[in-house]
Amino acid sequence: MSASTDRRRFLQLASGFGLAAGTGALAPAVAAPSAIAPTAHDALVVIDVQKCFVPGGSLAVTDGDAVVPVINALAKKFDNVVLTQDWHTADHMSFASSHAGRKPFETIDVYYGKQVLWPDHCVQGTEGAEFAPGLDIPHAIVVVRKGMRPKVDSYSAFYDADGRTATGLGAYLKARGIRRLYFAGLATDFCVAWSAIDARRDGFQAAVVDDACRGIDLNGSLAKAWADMTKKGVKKVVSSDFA
Ligand code: VGL
Ligand code: ZN
Repeated sequence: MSASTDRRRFLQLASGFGLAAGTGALAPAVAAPSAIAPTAHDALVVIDVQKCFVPGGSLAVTDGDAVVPVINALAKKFDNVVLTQDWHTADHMSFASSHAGRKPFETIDVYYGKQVLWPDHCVQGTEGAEFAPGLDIPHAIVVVRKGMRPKVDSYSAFYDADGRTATGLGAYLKARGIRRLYFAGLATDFCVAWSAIDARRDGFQAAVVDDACRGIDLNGSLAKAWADMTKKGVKKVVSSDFA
């Protein structure tokens, strides 16, 4: 690159970031330089925005319904939106009711590590497993259901909790040329975090849209989830970062 091309290029960049070339004065910036403008290579993955996880549901996340308008607005900025549904059998191993003498929010040891026992939630075909009221994303391209195998949980949209069985979402997104994923939904510290971390495992860029999520925060799980995500290269963004 010649010196003059170099200088032209610098001036183009400088003006793009609100610098008035030549004058030394600062021109008003039209858009924040960091604004994220989703392309065909990006997807929004909306995790488990279901009746059971919003107030009134059996595993209600505090303020969980507040994500609905934020996600609706965000989804309009994406051509590619994926929805997930937690979709358990009635006798699922992640339910405290499936273990004699156990109560919700206790933890047990299973073959793939620790498993939190939850109140019954998101049973296949029940009202609680439906999308939360007001979720309005008619252009969603795929709905991924997870947690159908009775003996293994699946917080992640990509792999069951034993890390072995893929849902097929990773292969689908790759086949569609999608490389960068933004995550929203419920709950930040369980299904959102596990999904974002598994997205990194599958080679995607991954970011969580923090104000489009709410957490359960069980014994410090929210801070731990963020530490784990950061370590794996998952970024934190907010909905106002989008163009
Ligand atoms: C979830 C607990 C149990 C979630 C699902 O969607 O975060 N949490 N099942
Ligand atoms: Zn579940």
